[in-house]
Amino acid sequence: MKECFRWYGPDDGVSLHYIRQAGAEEVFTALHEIPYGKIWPLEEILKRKSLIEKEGLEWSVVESLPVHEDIKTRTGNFKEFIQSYRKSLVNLGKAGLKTVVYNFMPVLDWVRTDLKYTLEDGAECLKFDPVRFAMFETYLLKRKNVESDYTLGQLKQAERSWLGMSASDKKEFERSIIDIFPGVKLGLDIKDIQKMMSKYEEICVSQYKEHLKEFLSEIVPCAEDNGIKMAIHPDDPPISILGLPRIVSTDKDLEDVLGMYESPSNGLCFCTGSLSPLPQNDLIRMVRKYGHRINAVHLRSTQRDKDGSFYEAKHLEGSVDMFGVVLSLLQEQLCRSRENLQDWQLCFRPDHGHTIMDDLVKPDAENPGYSGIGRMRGLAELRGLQFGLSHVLTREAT
Ligand code: DNO
Repeated sequence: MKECFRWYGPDDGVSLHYIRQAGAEEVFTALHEIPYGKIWPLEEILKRKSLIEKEGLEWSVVESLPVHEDIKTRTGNFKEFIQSYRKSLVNLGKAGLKTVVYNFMPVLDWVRTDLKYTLEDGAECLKFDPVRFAMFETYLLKRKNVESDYTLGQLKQAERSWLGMSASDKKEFERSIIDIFPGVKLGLDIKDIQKMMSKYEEICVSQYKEHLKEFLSEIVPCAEDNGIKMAIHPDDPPISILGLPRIVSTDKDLEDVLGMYESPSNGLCFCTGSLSPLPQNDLIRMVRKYGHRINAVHLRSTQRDKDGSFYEAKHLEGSVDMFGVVLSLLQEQLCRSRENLQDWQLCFRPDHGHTIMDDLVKPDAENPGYSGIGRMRGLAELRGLQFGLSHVLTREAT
């Protein structure tokens, strides 16, 4: 698999130069500065591409081409936004880009309740704790019917934690949940989130799946015509949050999504970290079942706890059987190369990393989870795993 690294663009503190030193060959990136819904001009795409190539790297995967909320809810200007999405795909195709990641999570992108959870060794990582999320929903968002999604014990604990927090902690907590859209500060406040949520009032899970199906029928033919493979990112975490439908969380969801439009251009971004908090998500089985539709890979592990919380573990530890996952992905590649498929090689990036060493004393990262050293460690470990496994596989095959 090609070793890649996420890069958030020219303002990213982890520069292309550093990424090259970390040993990555390619990057996953996006034109983060372009507002959601607007067309990505060909000229801008080409400029970004040449910037990356000047550093001796390649732009392998677009992550992400965001889907505007109007498209997800099929309200407002959604028709116009779909046209723009298609035009962006045409421009990306013209620039030679072949893989585009996106997600269909309602309102928020990925969510954590602690951006600086300290581990035994002093490293910091991201954590999701349902009690803290209950606290957010109850006291900040003031969501209706929130009680039905939590146990009495969880709600009591949430109340205790809330009462023990200072006003500034509360403000910081709020920002850490609602303003961590990848590569951009949208500056949303609680009222904006409530307004965005209200558009989902009539949308249940099956209706939301219909919306995704319609979106796919509108964009996949365009992706096909332009030599692009779409890769949907799973819900992170893979559970319903904010009382809203989440439809890319389980094995059945993946099957449904892929069945909505049968085409290699309708594929998955296989993110082990997003899928792993649900114990019933058998990642190896998923790779075996959907391998031919995996268009991009994120490798990361989580450590689940009995109370439903999880934190991001080291890449080779935690609840993910990374050995088994990487082995299955390499086997998938082998099948592709035997079938003489042109794009047999998968692109993976170490997803997130712990904040360690010098990064701990740097000013707070703009992009939580994306410090340089921790991801470099993740990449190095995954490189070693892949190196060993592919040597054994090649030896077995000859
Ligand atoms: C989190 C990322 C996600 C991902 C988007 C894809 O770190 O994996 O934000 O980029 O959801 O659309």
